[in-house]
Amino acid sequence: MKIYDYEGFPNPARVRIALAEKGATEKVQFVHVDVMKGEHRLPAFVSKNPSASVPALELDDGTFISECSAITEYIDHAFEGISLTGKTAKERAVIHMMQRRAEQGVMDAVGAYFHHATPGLGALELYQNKEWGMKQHERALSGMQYFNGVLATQPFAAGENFSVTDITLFVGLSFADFAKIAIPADCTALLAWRARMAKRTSMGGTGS
Ligand SMILES: N[C@@H](CCC(=O)N[C@@H](CS)C(=O)NCC(=O)O)C(=O)O
Repeated sequence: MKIYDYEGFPNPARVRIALAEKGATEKVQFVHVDVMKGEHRLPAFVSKNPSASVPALELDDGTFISECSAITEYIDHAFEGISLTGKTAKERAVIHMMQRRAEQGVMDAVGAYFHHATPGLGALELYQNKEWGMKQHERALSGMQYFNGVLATQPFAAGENFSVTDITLFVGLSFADFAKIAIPADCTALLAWRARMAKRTSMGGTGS
């Protein structure tokens, strides 16, 4: 199977972390899509992924899957190891719900701020709406406050166990650093969780 991505970009990082958590990084082939040169907007790529974004997964039978959450769902079931999307009906539903909250409230909010209220990807930004971008900045901060409250009462973003929600939230905060949205200092539970997550080898830590 192939993963089309751009190493170092936030959404591709979500899939790379999921693969590392499953011990499956070496089992996929990475295909570099030169986003900065607009390769993801060429007909050859858009015909496979109409949202013209990375990452995307191509299975050996030619099936093309985009959206990090869908790709992670596939990875979670295709490989052995830690469960990222839950096992029981309740776990799966709660993780799905919290994953959407991390995506909408932090990851996508930071992304929209970056693309609309900062120079973003430069010449690749064809439409920008600064006012809307600033609103997303506000939304990202309230998403951080929400997860701070959650993490004050439980060890992981979706409950008692590590899950895809932790990946999305962790990358969302890294994206916030890049976009210069500071995590509020009073988000002590969120900051402590982040320091703990950063130790995971999948997230660049040493594992201890
Ligand atoms: N919701 C999508 C977001 C994908 C996305 O926005 N990827 C960015 C890279 S981090 C991209 O390809 N941007 C291209 C562009 O803005 O033209 C997902 O979960 O995969």
